[in-house]
Formats: sequence, structure tokens, C-alpha cells
Amino acid sequence: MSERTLAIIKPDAVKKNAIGDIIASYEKTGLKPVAIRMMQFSKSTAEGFYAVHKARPFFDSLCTFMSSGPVVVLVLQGDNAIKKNRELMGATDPAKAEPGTIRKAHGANIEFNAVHGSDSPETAKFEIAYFFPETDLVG
Ligand code: IDP
Ligand code: MG
Repeated sequence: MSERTLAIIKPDAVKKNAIGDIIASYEKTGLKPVAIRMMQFSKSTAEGFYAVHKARPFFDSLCTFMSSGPVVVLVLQGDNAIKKNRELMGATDPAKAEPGTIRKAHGANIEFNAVHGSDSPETAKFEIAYFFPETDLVG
């Protein structure tokens, strides 16, 4: 079933000039970009996006990191896009990520891990709407 997921190329990966490599991985995996936006998060944009993690000890550090430089926010579309993208990303901790995954290739540690991907249809819906009006999606 074709579905949509939200991906973010995080500030660490943008700084490393990995935007092109990461978007190529999406395309090779059958995840088609239907919206792309480059932006820099404010701290409060990051806090709103990661609100589910508010109680976690790493919340403040995560939001500081996510607002530390430009990011690329994408909506990806394809069969089983949510699961497919999570597999392509690899484990949250790059040290535990499988070879061939984006986090294995570009992540530095459990916080600076190169990419974000929605983890369920409900979060995908919230996360896509957080950045894009429906009319911005071309697919
Ligand atoms: P996910 O990105 O693989 O879905 P989540 O548990 O949803 O992982 O965590 C969101 C983000 O918070 C991670 O991608 C990572 O940047 C950061 N993070 C997760 N766990 C830790 C931790 O234990 N220490 C520091 N940062 C963390
Ligand atoms: Mg998550």
C-alpha cells in the first residue's frame, strides 16, 4: 500500500555534505520525494516536533542539536514507506545500525544520527502536517 512518511536530514548530515547521498538512498529504495523543504528550526519548532519526547533526559540536548543548523525536511512516498524508511535509516544508535543503512554511513552517535523518520501512520500524519500543507505535496 502506498503511504507517506516524513524524513529529516539532520544538521550533522547537512554539515557533512551528505544531502545528495541520502536523497539518492531514498530514491534507490523506492521512496519518492513528494515535498522537499530546506530550513533552520527554531528551538521551539524542534520542541513542538519532538513533544512526545518531552520527558526524556535528552530532550533539551536533542532540540538544541536540531536547531543548530539547516535541515532538509522531506515527504517520501512509496509502498510501505514508513517501514521501508525505518529499515533504510538503521538503528537509532549508529553503532548498532546494519551495514548499508544511512545511520551506519553518516551517523556519529546516538544523538547525532543523520536522519529522522516517522515511526507509525499516526506520527507520519502529525509530522507531515507540522511542516507541509496538503497542497504542497505533489505526489
Ligand atoms: P528514532 O529517531 O530512531 O525514532 P527516538 O527514540 O525517537 O529515535 O529518538 C529521537 C531522537 O532523539 C534520535 O533520533 C536521537 O537524535 C535522539 N536520541 C534518542 N535517544 C537518545 C539518547 O539516549 N541520547 C541522546 N539522544 C538520543
Ligand atoms: Mg522516533
